[in-house]
Amino acid sequence: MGRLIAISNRTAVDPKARAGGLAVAVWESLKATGGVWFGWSGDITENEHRVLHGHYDDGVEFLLTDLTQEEHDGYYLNYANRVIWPVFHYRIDLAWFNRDAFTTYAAVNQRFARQIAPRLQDGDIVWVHDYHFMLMADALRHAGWAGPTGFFLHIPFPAPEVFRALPEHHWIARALCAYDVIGFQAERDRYNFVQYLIDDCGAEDLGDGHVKVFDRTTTVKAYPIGIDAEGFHAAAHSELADEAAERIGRFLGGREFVIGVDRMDYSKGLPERFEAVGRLFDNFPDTRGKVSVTQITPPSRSKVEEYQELRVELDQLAGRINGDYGDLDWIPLRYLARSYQREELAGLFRIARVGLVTPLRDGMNLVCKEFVMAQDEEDPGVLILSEFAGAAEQLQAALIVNPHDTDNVAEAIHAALNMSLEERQNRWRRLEKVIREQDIGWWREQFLKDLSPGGVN
Ligand code: ADQ
Repeated sequence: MGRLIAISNRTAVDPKARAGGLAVAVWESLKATGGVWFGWSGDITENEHRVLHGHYDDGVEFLLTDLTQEEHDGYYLNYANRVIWPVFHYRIDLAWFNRDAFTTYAAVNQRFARQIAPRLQDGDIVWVHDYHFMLMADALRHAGWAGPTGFFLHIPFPAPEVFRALPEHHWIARALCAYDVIGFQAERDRYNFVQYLIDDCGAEDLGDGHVKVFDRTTTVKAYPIGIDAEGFHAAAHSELADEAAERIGRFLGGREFVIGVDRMDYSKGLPERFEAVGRLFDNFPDTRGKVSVTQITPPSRSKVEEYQELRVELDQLAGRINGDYGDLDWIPLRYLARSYQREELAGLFRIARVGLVTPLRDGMNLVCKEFVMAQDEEDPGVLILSEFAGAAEQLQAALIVNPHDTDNVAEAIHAALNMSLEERQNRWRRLEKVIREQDIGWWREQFLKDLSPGGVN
């Protein structure tokens, strides 16, 4: 059985970072195979040699490297976060196209590969995560590694027209095809990528997930990422969950509770969601004074200008809605710019009547799956889900909305608040079944089965 070698920008070297589903899934495979996790240490240094720092934990080796200021700015801040992230989320208008940033991005992929390749052994299986390392397989091949190498993209892959806006699209597509398995979150992402390969690179879709292109055959499939379904269900019944539910219960005073939980990011559709809440109170007077919406949104990448602007916009929108509708004893829209522990979120989800998950684009979106798993099966809340989240392909039993259509979202909230118990239970059972069956363990197994027919634990 081969060792699993994971490569990602950030690792779970900090035990606190191992609480999330993905980190747990990768961590468990690494432990089972005595594997290695390569990534950025999170530190910036000007040390020329940028050696790998090793840490051992429970049989897993972490090999971390610092970035120089120039690498950090070009590879991470500019190319990954200001070019790939916006373009892949269909926000070409927000992209800061910059040839130097791509040069640094490619150089960091190559530098990591040169440091990693000599440490790989025959029988190892390399699993690279996310958009920071799209060139890694190609770079590893140049550095002498010939073994199985797979890639999973956590964010959407855009339509060919949008992908072509990236000046380096051909280079990136060719480098991606050096992977043996390319995994996407959803069928629509797979379709976009394969269509681009057919149109621009003369690829042939051989069916069954195999694509012939650049003189080799690559596996290209959708592997929808799941959550630790049972673990999240248990978290919703923990002591911390009970405390959080009780605290918010005191504030609600018997009103219906609608919740949204997202990182602060323009892809999550937060201004549109706030507008929809305003439309709810505009269009449905019966909800005034009866419904409390809470949006929990920890700031992310707060140094990037677009994120600072988003923060200001959300503050203004929440202020306006509360100014228009709030009363002495009622705050219609509460907006908390901070993070909470997993158990606390699970407790809040458990008592919410409606979960609002309305990104404009999302690779998968795990919050909607967590919301479902936290529900009480006797009296479940209703999930409202954007058609543009990867999860919508699996979770058709949710109320599916177009997040741009704020009247439509307001109607869905109103329908959810008035839905019969029977319909709520019916929808919830269908959602829960998929989320339990296609959980994080299933996702890992599907991917590793294709990457390593011989098997990895
Ligand atoms: P993200 O864009 O970060 O992930 P998501 O899938 O929703 O989005 O996961 C966010 C995680 O952070 C969830 O587990 C959630 O509970 C947690 N979280 C959010 N707000 C929080 C808060 N205020 N306090 C504490 N925790 C909070 C990227 C892609 C997604 C893809 C995932 C996994 O953008 O599309 O689903 O990777 O592949």
